Amino acid sequence: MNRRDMVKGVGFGAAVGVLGFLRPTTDTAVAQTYSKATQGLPPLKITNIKAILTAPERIRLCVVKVETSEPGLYGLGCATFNQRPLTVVAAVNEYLAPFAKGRDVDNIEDLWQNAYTSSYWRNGPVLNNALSGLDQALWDIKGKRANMPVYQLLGGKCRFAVDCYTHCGGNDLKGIEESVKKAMERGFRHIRIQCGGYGSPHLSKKADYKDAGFGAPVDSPMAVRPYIEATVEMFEHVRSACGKEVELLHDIHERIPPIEAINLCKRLEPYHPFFIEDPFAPEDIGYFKMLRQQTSVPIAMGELFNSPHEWVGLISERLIDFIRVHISQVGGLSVARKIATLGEWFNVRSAWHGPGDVSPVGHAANAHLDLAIWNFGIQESVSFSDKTQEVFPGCPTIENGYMHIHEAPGFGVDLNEELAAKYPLPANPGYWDPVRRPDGTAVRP
Ligand code: GCO
Ligand code: MG
Repeated sequence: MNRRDMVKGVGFGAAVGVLGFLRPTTDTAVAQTYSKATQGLPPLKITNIKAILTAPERIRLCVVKVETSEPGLYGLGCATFNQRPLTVVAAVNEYLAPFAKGRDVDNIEDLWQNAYTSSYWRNGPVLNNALSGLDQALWDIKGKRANMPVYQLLGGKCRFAVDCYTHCGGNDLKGIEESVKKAMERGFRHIRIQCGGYGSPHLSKKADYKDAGFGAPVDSPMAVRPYIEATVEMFEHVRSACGKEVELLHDIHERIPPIEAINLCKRLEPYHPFFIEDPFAPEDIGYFKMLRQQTSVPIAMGELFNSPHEWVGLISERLIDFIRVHISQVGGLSVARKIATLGEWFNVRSAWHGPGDVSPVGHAANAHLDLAIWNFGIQESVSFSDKTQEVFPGCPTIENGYMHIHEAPGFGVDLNEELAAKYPLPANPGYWDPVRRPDGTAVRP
């Protein structure tokens, strides 16, 4: 009989007592009950950590598996960095694994803090993703040990399910209108609208740099004005064609000069966007004060953040309304829940990054946190293909615009390693191809 069976045996009431939610008795008595229940069993140790890559949708997903000294007890955590997956694998297998092996599974925060500084230099995308894989896996294990979904360890539910937004778009107004109406029929109340790709490159006719033989053929052109005008037109059209109720979101994806982003936000005010995302690149967060002075359009920011220096000021000065970090890019669930707590005091709501380059484990971690925090705003969502659901049994599901987690101990998502191996990473390593202004100037992606 292993620890989890004991916990199940002690029964839910006692388990809750053991974990100190309901304190029918004094701490020592609780500790005694717990130690009597697990008498003679060695403390639970990390025995192995490995990074697993898979790409059922040709997106480079990375999941970390943490194995323990209790047979069959393991945890999964998302470490997906689609543009640099192999570097994360090296950070996990070559550095975090030898560092964490033999350490106590229970002490998530202590292990996080020490792993975080074990590289001396920190707060970067590669090491944060590796850290996130370990961190989330430890939360998954703690949920399995407590025989509870992770949201219960985070304080239980603040809502019955996770309200989501979906992506809609098209290269022309008719196409965009149709895709929005389809999403509304599927029950979505929040819909992100984009005219073509980020920055509407399909509207950029002139690529003078190409004629001048500058750059490489793969580099794609993007002009500022056609994008801005198309975006204003799109909001006007969708608002009149789809009504006042539907919540409309848009991602500027930091593709235009900051002052133009400020002007665009002001021109979109009449269409009451739910939020406008990434008006500026992280390098330009100094512009937020000016933006706030000129418009009250709700602003979302953060998917590119890796460091507290990027989010603490924006949240504590109420310069944004939604914090959109990519949970694995900030170092995991332990960090994201602290960001959520900081946000609560300044009424900045969550809108965690949740596109295709987050694994189903990462989506589940997003959703468990979304369920448990008061200042939940909205969750970006994707639907998982049959292939992805086979590789990741227990994927969250979407119904009527709500994400539902698989109610099971831990995150409720598993990984079939054999099937995962059937989907190796695509040959292209994953970097973003350059985007250029007509004169060839590089555009932040
Ligand atoms: C979003 C994002 C993504 C990113 C992608 C980068 O809001 O969902 O902007 O589309 O561009 O995750 O790899
Ligand atoms: Mg975005």
